[in-house]
Formats: sequence, structure tokens, C-alpha cells
Amino acid sequence: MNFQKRQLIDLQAYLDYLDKANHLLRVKTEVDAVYELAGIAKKFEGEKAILFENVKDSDYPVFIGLYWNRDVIADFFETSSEQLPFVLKDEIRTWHKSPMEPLISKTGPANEVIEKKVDLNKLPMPHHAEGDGGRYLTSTVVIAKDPDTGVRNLSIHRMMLVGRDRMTIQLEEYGHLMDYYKRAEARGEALEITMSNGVDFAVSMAAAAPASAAPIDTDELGIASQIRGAPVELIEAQTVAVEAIANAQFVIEGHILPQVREDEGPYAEVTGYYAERAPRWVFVATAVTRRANPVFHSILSGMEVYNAFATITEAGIFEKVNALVPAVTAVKLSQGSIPYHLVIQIDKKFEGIQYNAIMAGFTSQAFIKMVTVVDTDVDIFNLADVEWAVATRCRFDKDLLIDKDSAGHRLNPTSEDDLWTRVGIDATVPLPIEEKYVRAKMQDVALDKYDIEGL
Ligand SMILES: Cc1cc2nc3c(=O)[nH]c(=O)nc-3n(C[C@H](O)[C@H](O)[C@H](O)COP(=O)(O)O)c2cc1C
Ligand SMILES: [Mn+2]
Repeated sequence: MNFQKRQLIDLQAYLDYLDKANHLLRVKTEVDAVYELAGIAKKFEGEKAILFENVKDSDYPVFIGLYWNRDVIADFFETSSEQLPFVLKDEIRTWHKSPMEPLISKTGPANEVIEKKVDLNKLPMPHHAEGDGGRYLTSTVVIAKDPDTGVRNLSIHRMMLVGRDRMTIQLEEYGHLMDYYKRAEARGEALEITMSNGVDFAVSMAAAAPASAAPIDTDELGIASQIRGAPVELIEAQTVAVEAIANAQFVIEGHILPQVREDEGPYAEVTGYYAERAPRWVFVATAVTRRANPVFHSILSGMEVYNAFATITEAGIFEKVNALVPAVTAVKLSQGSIPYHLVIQIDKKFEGIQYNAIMAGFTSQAFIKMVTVVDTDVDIFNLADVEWAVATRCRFDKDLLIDKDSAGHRLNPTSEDDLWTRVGIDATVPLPIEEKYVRAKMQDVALDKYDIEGL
């Protein structure tokens, strides 16, 4: 295993690497972090990452696009887009067997400068979508400690800036941070956290790891150490008893208040719709530390969140569905439907097995609303190919499976009282295969043998 790229643990070194690999755009013109920055970023979503070098009223550049190109992430992990989820799953498996402890010191790059007076307005948090309720911190890795056991948890949360030292934070009901918070709140205590902005892939991936991959009694930081191939370095915080990532660009320290809720949102979510404004949890910052020359990291919700999520969950979905239906050869969460549509490829030897695959797919993750099953001659990484199979192989009066009123995903606008309707699409060829269903095929040639000008 070559760990060279994985050891690019400073954002500055990673940006150099992206530059050399021709994966980075630099915006030199001054841009406003309110609307304009995200407006430009949206035009390049999924392509090269972007460094906004000159942000209005800010001393710091803003980087966006860390995860929005799956091929770039795969290249970083020295694998293919198809294999990436399995590489990460293998690392998580190894971590379970032999977890590495982090190294903790008092000082590190992320506290080179200690801001005497907390003023979160100085951070160039973008105001993304036109209907958002304010400026948002979106990429920042929260570290907290279990109030009973002290085990560390990593997670990422959207946070809206509401005051010089105050942000509202969204906590999903079944997340570990919520679990920690509820137990602290029950004792009337605040939950101390640190937030590290501008961290490497290893730490980001560990933070995105779902509870199913990293149970509550395990220190998720170990996943980051495993991916890096070396123990993650932490720094002690100035004002709370929770550590932060030593190589981060900025660290915000503080606590989530017990018994206090204030309005958060609306926020343009990964679904492409606004999450509603509602009373949510409140974070108060007690210190900000940073590098001497930091780069602020932001995430544009959409393809970035999808990629963070899909790369860490697809391998688990495959293992579950394949365990129930061994005919399943591959799975893919489709990018177009962020993240509701699961495409399953099967080696169909007899009729009916495609419906078993659909039902296994429905329950493989809480957010699956649509499952399309295709044969092995369809490229599930190519949505156009999947659509071709649906359009030419699905007989819609016979081949759809409708599942009404199952528990849905709240952010999906079709959910009513948290219930939705799921659909399974059988886009496999009916057996026995009739001549008319045989796919036209050209010779499979290896292009490197040819001298072709203009490639
Ligand atoms: C960019 C991004 C934004 C996210 N925003 C939130 C959020 O606002 N609230 C939340 O509870 N989870 C959010 N998540 C998901 C959690 O970070 C993720 O489910 C994590 O695995 C939770 O870990 P935990 O259960 O160990 O706390 C986000 C994930 C990403 C990648
Ligand atoms: Mn966790």
C-alpha cells in the first residue's frame, strides 16, 4: 500500500497536489461570500475543486470542492471510483481489529495563533443559497466526548451563524452527537465540543462514517489514523476538555447549551430543497485558534455530501444486499437522485430474483426510495446506460414494485408524516432471453495499441 498521498494531511499540501494534478481552479477576482461564492462554485460542482483567493471583507481564502469529484477522491486513495467504497470499508475493518490511539500535544499548526476575542464573523462562512437563513459552517468536523465513557465521536453538522460567538446546529435524531448531547442535557450540562475546519480526507471520511460502521463505544478518530497509516495528531483545546485536529486550519471551541433552542434554517440541503426553519440546538464559542495563514474550507451541499456519504456506505449496502441475494454483483447510489436511488446489478439466472434484490435494496439503508435492477451487461456507473436499460427492458405494467407508506426520509418533499412510497424497477431482460433483447456489441479494443492524433 502506498500511503504517500494519504499523508498530505495539511490542506496547503493537498492544494499543491491538486494544482499539480490539474484538479484545481483559482479564482483571483474578489468575490462576496454572500451568494456570489456559492453561485460560482455551483457552476463547477463535480469538476475541479476551487480556491477563492480573494474573498470580500475576509483575510482568508476559501476552498470548496474537496469531495465533489469521485474520480479525484479515488485517485487520492490510489484506486478506482468503483473500488473506492471497498477500500474504505477494508480500512474500517482493519481499524476494528487493531485500533490506533491518537497522539495528543499542547501545540500544533492549528493553534499557532490564538484569537484573543472570539468573533466568528471574521470567518468567511458563505451564505450559499438565496433562500438560506444565513451564513453557514458546513464542512467542520465536530469532536465530542461521550459524557459517560469519554469515548470520542467525530461528525459533521450544518451550523448557522447567528452571533459573534453563537451558531445554531442541526443534530440528527439518531446520530451519536445527539446521543451524547441528550445525556449531557439530562444532567443539566452543556456538551463541550471542538470544531476543526480544513482537515484531510482521512479525518473527513472518519467523520462521515455512519453509526453502523463506527459503533458508539469506539473512538472514530481511529478510522482516520487507519486511513492515514499513522496516528492522527490532536491538540489540546484552550477552553474545553476535548481535543481538536492538530493539522486543521481553524479550531472553534465551545459547547452546546442544555435546554436552549433557537431558530435554524432554512438551508438548501443535499436534496436540492430547503430544510425548514425550526427551533434547533445552540452552540456558543469560547475560543478560536488558527494557523498563521489558514485556508477556510467550505462544502456546497449537493454532490459533495452525496460523495462523502456514498463512498462510505456503498460497500456496506453491497455486502448486505449480496448476503441476502447472492446474484447481486454490484450496487451504486445514483448521483442524480442524491441519494435516494439505488442501482443494483444482478447475474439473473432465474425469474423473480430481481424482486428479492429490490426488497433487499429497499431496506439496505433508511433513505432508499427507488431501486432499479439491471443485468450484468449494463454499466451501473453510467446513468445513461441504466436509463437505456429501463427504457428498453422494463415493461411498466408488469415490472414495477410499489411499496406504500414505509418510513421515509424527512428531507424528501414527498414524505408525509414521515411516510413515503418506494418503487422498484425491474429493468432486467425477461428469461428465457429472446433474440430481440440481445444487446448490440462492438469489438472490445485496447486503445493503447493505436497511434491516434488529438487524444
Ligand atoms: C457535509 C455534511 C453535512 C452534514 N450535516 C449534518 C447535519 O447537519 N446534522 C447531522 O446530524 N448530520 C449531518 N451529517 C451527517 C453526519 O455527519 C454523519 O451521519 C455522521 O456519520 C454522524 O456520525 P455520528 O453518528 O457518529 O455522530 C452531515 C454529513 C456531511 C458529510
Ligand atoms: Mn459515531
